Amino acid sequence: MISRIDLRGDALPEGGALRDLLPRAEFDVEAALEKVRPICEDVHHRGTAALIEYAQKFDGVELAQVRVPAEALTAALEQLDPAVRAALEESIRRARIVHRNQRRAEHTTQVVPGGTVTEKWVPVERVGLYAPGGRSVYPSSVVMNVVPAQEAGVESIALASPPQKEFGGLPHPTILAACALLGVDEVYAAGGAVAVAMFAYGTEDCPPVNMVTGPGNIWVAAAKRYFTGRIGIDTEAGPTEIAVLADSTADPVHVAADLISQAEHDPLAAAVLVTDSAELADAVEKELEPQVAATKHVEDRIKPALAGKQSAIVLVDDLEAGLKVVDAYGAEHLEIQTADAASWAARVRNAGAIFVGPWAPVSLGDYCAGSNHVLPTGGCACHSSGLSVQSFLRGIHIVDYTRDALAEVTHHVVTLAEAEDLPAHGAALKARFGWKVPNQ
Ligand code: HSO
Ligand code: ZN
Repeated sequence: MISRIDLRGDALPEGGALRDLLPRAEFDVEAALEKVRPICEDVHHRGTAALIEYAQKFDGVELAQVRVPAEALTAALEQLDPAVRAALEESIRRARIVHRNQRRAEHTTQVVPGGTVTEKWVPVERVGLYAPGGRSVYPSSVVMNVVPAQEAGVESIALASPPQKEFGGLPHPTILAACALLGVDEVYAAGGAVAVAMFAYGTEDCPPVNMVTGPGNIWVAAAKRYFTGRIGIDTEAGPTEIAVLADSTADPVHVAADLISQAEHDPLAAAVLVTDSAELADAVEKELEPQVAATKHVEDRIKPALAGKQSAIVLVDDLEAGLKVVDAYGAEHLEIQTADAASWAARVRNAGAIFVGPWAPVSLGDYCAGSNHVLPTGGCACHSSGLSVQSFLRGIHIVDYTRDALAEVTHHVVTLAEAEDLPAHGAALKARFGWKVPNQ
């Protein structure tokens, strides 16, 4: 059901070469971009009329309006299963505790007497959050997007999710209920690239946003790439990934369950076990069979995900080599199921989030750890972080110098400006001192 990559014996290659040996899903955003471009431009030119037409074409829904009425949000919350409501409330409560702690204080540095640089943190004014529909209706992702934006102080938050035929063209009721719980009242029934274009360009109903975040399929990723530069985005979300670094102390039942848990998302989801124990590898492989047989979504997602070229059991000589492998891979989620797990976790450099020891499965982080589950995929963990308060803040430097402090450094500025053949830069300072370099 899952292939093996044996990296034992020979010395491991470094960095990029090692990364090339590791499995990864093919996710061709560039190809999708070609299809997405005309849709985005159509939304640009025709606004709401285009949104209504695409809802009919892609979602099979006749939309009377794209904006979800307030009563629909209230009704969804009223009809929400009380147990789901309680669980979402706990998820929100824990996420708030963690994200509130990420807020940044304004900070002033005195560079020289009379010369200061203050860094102030300003929230993005207006953001558009995307919550997928179809196969992935995740109210938990609404929580993971909205909470950091709110804790960052974003004043205007809009959310879009695809219209659903079975709910009369509204987004899924649990998505609406999650919005109502979080106090988000600007919600649109729009899906995929169409929703991202609505946010980026704005329409008659929806003012344009400064930033779009949230998970989505390849069309959402392609639309985010299309608008990069015009608006801010979080990372382009690809199929979900779990890597587990485990030794012989790991429980194969837990490891198999955790690999399956993320394989459940998507036939392109990746499940990678990295271990120095051939016994554990065998035991996990054996354990996958009954656990897969006992669950849901087997044929359409879990089996193709585990059997796909993006998933594997990777055998290494020891945990030092295992650490190199997981660092080269840069998983969205990394579990450490080894003796002394916390010390190994402390040494990991590349992962979207790290789950330490036997009692911190990825599913906990998906819902109720307090951590964020919108995380970099496809190796982007090597350069990017998951969604956080920081994602919605801009650090602005405020430069404040007195006359004396400027005078003291003018000769250096003039010298550097001349070295770069930009004499007008230097002149801007000299103009303040009778066209001379002071103190010379
Ligand atoms: N594991 C997914 C998030 C999710 N899981 C939502 C359940 N619902 C990507 O991090
Ligand atoms: Zn998940």
